[in-house]
Order: sequence, then C-alpha cells, then structure tokens
Amino acid sequence: QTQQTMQILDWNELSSTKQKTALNRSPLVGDNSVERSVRDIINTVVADGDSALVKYSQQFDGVSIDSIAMSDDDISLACTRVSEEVKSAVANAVNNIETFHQAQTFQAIDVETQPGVRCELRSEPIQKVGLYIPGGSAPLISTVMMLALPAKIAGCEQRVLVSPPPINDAIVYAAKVCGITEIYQVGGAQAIAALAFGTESVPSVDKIFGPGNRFVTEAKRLVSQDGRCSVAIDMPAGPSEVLVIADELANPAFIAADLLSQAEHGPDSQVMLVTDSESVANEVNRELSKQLNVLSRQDIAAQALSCSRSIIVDDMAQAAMVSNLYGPEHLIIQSEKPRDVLTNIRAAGSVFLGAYTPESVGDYASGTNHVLPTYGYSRSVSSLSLADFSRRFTVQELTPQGLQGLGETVMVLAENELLDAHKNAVAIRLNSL
Ligand code: HSO
Ligand code: ZN
Repeated sequence: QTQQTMQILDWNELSSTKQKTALNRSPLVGDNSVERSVRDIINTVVADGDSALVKYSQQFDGVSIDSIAMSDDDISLACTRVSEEVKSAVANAVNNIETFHQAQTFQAIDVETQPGVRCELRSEPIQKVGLYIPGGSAPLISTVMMLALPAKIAGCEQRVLVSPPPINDAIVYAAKVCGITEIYQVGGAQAIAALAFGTESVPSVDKIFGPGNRFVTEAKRLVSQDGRCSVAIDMPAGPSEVLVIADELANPAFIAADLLSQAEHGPDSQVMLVTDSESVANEVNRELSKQLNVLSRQDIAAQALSCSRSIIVDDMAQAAMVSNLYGPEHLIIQSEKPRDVLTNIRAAGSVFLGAYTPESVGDYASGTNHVLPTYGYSRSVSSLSLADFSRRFTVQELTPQGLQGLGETVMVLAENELLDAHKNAVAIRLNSL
C-alpha cells in the first residue's frame, strides 16, 4: 500500500487509546528467523574466520573478494576516481564536524570531597573501534565522517572500517580523509561477527558503531550480549524518523520537503507532522503529492508515507507535549518562536530550529552527529558524541589525615552491612597511625 499524502488526525478528538496508536511506530521486523540466521552466521565466522567471510560475501553480496583487507594501492586508486566537487564538499563537512566534536573534549574533574580525600574523574580513549558503513542503494559517505572523525578526535588508537563489497569510491575517500587506515570489504552480520571475535585478517575491537539493516542490527545486539567476547555497541537502532512541529506561519513546501527527505531513507521510515493549523496540514498534503512525483526514490517515500500521520493540536505547548510522547530521532520546529517551543522539549535526538534549518544540514554538514537514538529511545539515549568513543573512570587518594577524617564513617557503614573485613581494612590503618 502506497500513498502520496498523510492521514490527518485531530488529537483532541481522539480517545486516549487512539492517541496512543496515532504515535505508534511500525512494529520492528526482528522475528525469530532473523535471530536464528544471524546466530548461525556469527557461529560460522567464529569457527571458520576469513573463509566464512569470503563465503558470505559471495552468497549475500554476490561479490567474490580475493582480499578482505583493502590494500593501500586500492585505497589510493579509489580516491583518484572521486570528483573535485565531492572532495570539496567532504572538506567543508569534515571541517564543521571536526569543530563541533573537538569542542566536546572531556574536562577532567579533580576535587577534594573532604579534607585529605581526593577524587578524580578521568577519560581515556577506547583503544579499538569498529565502524560499520552500510552498502545498499544509498552510499552513506556522511556516516563515514560521523563515525571516523569523533573516533580520531577522541584518540582511539585502532580505527577499523568495514562495509559490504564493492565499496563506493567516495566512502573510501571520506574514510581516508577522516584518518581511517584499515578498511575491510565485508558487510552484514558476518562483518559484525568479525569485528566482535576477530578473524585471520579482521582485528577484534572493543566497540562497534554504525547503522545497518536488520541483520546488522540483530548481529550487534547478539554480540553485545555474547559471553564469549566483551564488545560494546553504540546504541539500539531502528528505522529513521522525523517529526515536524509547525504553526500557521510555517511554509508547507518546506515542511513537505523535510518530510520527504526522511521518507526516502526506507519504506519503514516514519514522518510525522504536528501542527495547530489545519490549513497547514492540508497544504502539506498537496505539496507532498506534488514533490513526491519528481523524486527518484518515490516508491520508497510513498511507502513510508502510508504509515505516517499529521496530527492537529491546539497550540505549540500541546505540540511539544505530543512530540515528547513520540520521542523523535529528528525534530524540526518551524514556528514563529522555535526556541520557546524548544524549552518544552524533553525527548528528541537532534533538533532543527526555524525555517532555514532542514534536517539535511545535520545529516551531512552542519557539524552535529547524525547517529541518533530512534524508535522512542531519545527519552533515555543520547545522540552520538565524543564521549561515546572514550571510557570514563575514577581515581581516589587519601592522606593519613584524610583517612582519620573519613575512617569512622566507613567503619560504621561496614559494620551495619555486616562486612567485618571491610571495617578491618580501615581499622588496621588507623591503628598504625
Ligand atoms: N537521516 C539519516 C542520516 C543520513 N541522511 C545520511 C542522509 N545521509 C539518519 O540520521
Ligand atoms: Zn537523512
């Protein structure tokens, strides 16, 4: 079922059950068969290493690769095939993403909580990170920058990029510009398994980042819970989504363009409009059918529109409330005073303010990261930042006087937890002073 317009619902006329369904996302298609086949792929990679990767690339990507690692010569050759136009666009984006992520550098904390008791919070880069770049119909050059730049700025020593073969030249170029030196031509669940467990050619890593299809997502989930390795993942992933809040002054053509830019990502993408103007909702629908017809990915976008909705509310305060219930990955606010609306926002991955801030700028080049929590996770999960590429840990140091001041407190608490040895570790020192 495809559609050129969005269903319009009046929030205040809906029962509370209908309000809930109005904000439903399409159910995730992670069925048992996906889990079973991904488990099988992971176990085969653990058992057979590189030969399993070669076999799966043949089977799933239809590509027979002679070397899983891309050679320096292949990388340089790919870069020569990239146009100057793309190179200068990448340069501008890299510059902004670097500036914004560099500014996120961790500020260490070093405080005396009471006399002679010193506590520190420090941060260290995660040593080995694996960056997954999906293949498929849209070669995500931008995702390379969004992962590789913070990894470099954070100081991660080994930064490994994997992507299904054949890897697009611009992806290789962006990787090189962003300081990636190791590229492996492998994708899908098998690539995630390789990063988690290592093979003859692919090194195992400490944390895996990046978006992917449901097999990749399921593989990330499984390896992050697998007792045989101790790999972490960036965040849970679901289909991409946008919610636009608009008042009667908003431009319907701009809104429709934003909704379609998200809808073209995939048939399971969801786009929502929340407005206090019925005429804006109607105008947006007219613009959608007009703009959709000239898009190269109109089939995909139309499928996404069929499970997308416009919701009419009373005012901007209620619009913010509805948006908070939904918890969008991207939130665009096109209203007279967008920053006033922003003060009421409690859950959104990344926010785009005003008529001249399309989501596309954040997707590519404003400087913010486009790896964001989806599927309502924005209520508790943060957008990707420099902090995700490091680990934080604490340090404490007491002087003899510090222990004399704090000892009694610790001994009382230990005694009341019925843990004698804890108490004794303090007492033995106090007695020595
Ligand atoms: N909107 C996507 C990111 C992206 N858009 C990449 C274009 N290229 C998820 O945030
Ligand atoms: Zn996008």
